Amino acid sequence: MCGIVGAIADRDVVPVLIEGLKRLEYRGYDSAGIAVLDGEQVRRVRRTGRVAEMESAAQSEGFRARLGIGHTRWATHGGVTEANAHPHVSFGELAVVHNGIIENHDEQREVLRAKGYAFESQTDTEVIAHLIHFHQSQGADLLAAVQKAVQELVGAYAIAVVSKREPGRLIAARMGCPLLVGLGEGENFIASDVSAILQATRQVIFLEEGDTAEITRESVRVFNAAGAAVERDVHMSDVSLASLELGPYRHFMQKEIHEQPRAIADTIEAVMDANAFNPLLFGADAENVLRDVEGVQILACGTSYYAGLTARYWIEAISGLPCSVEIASEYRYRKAVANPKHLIVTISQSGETLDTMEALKYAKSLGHDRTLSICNVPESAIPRASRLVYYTRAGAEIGVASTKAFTTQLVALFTLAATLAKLHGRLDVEQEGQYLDALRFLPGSVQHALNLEPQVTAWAERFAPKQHALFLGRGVHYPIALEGALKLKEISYIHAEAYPAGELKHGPLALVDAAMPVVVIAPNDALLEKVKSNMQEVRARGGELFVFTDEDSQFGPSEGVHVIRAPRHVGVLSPVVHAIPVQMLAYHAALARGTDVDKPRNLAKSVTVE
Ligand code: HGA
Repeated sequence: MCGIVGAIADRDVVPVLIEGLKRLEYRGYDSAGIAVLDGEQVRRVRRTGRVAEMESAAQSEGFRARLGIGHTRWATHGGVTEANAHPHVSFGELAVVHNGIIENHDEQREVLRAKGYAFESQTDTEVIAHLIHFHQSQGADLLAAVQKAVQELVGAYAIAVVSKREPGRLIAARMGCPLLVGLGEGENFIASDVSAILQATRQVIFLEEGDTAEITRESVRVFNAAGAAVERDVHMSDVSLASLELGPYRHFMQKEIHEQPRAIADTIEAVMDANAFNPLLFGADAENVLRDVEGVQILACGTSYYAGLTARYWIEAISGLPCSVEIASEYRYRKAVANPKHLIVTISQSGETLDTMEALKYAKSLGHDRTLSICNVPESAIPRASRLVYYTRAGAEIGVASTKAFTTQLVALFTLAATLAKLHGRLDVEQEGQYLDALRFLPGSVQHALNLEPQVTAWAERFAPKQHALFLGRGVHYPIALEGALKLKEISYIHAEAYPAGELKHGPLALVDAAMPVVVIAPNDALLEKVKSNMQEVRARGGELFVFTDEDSQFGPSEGVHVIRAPRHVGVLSPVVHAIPVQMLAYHAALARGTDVDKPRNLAKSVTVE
């Protein structure tokens, strides 16, 4: 979603801001802008559409400066217009960029209007600019004005502010949205995501909730929510620049689909090294936290929720512990009954998904203190707020539609299921060895599934003209059907629904006719015969079947039944392998329809607003 970058240096920072905003493009946005201090003036340029359009405008207007802030906006308050794009200014004196939502913006706007402030945009952000200006006009310096203003805001924010009254400093503040300071040599930076400033520095300070920071060329001072100066640790980021490059691929999604064997191998490396399901994989304290848990509650959104649904089958079957899975935005607003002996597992690729973070906070407020985060971004907010963490090592995921984050989440969750089983005396040595072998062979099986791409591409051509599609699966493959339908709708905009195959006759069968392609995930597991009966129900209504199965199922094509077979059934980890063809189907259907695969309309990568 929205992205922030800022720089103060003894060189022109405009290229740094533009490069940073380009690195944030993957998060999804609808407009972009920068504001710089040029002599006595705050100058800004904003454009709807791509950063490149804003860059051309900045170049033709000769933007150069040693201090500036930039923003990619994903609109929450006010339409996608240039007037609503950030930075927002107050009396041309100061400029603000903001990620998040100010909930009391209406009431603040009325107060500020009464004080003579006029509003040019429909955004919640503009109130921040005027509020800071008001406190400056009352005699506060920029830092104090920001500190006073944020006290009056209700909601979530990461902000960066520059003012022509104080051209030597950049002020930042955060509450509920991530923001970090990058430390350079005689120059400093801020960013909402480290990828935005990697070209300039790897040394970063993560601001904490309620922090404000004053950044000059030579110094960084951080203050906590009470206004006291505090020391925050300096971290060395190990995010790789190569993972942010497209390389020989046409889209990041395609690159990320093909990276899955490596991403899975990296994610299970520690398990393989230990050659055991060792609680230490989840943190030093894990044995204490996990040994006597009585159940598991998984909280997540979108694709991560489907990873959680898959994990429920594994956790209950392998460890014998009850497991429930809930959409984070539902959990956080209902009166839930807490059992502190249950383990709360949050799943978020970015580690900053707002609904998941808030669900975690809510769970803690109910007395849950056993918390585990499955996350792909080290040091991000959700793992930092959790007692235990398992980092998936998928590498930066740029495509908005998640692929390698999903399959690496699955292997992390499988590892959790096996570890819980071991701690609860439900995993003997022989079974542990079999599960370890299953994981060891998984990257190879995923590679075999990737080799099916030409066949899947041929199917995708047939999907491209369709308006609707139905996905079916049973048991542990039902969540893969859900994920397949989500992928297809996200990037090809074909309306797709997924059902447990046994539910077909309870409603969705009414939709089936010759125009409805029905994708079935049907590996050779204990439910195959049941799934075959469900397929008969579709054929009997003239529906066209597209079946993903494996060699062992002996299932062949017939009239109206197309079949793609993965090499062999991989047993308990079969859902990971079957995630691959549904990702490729969505990718190639989207290509055939000519959509913007990496940046599907209306969607953003890190969902940092409600
Ligand atoms: N509320 C602000 C910023 C939105 C945002 O952070 N999106 O991710 C606006 O609508 O401009």
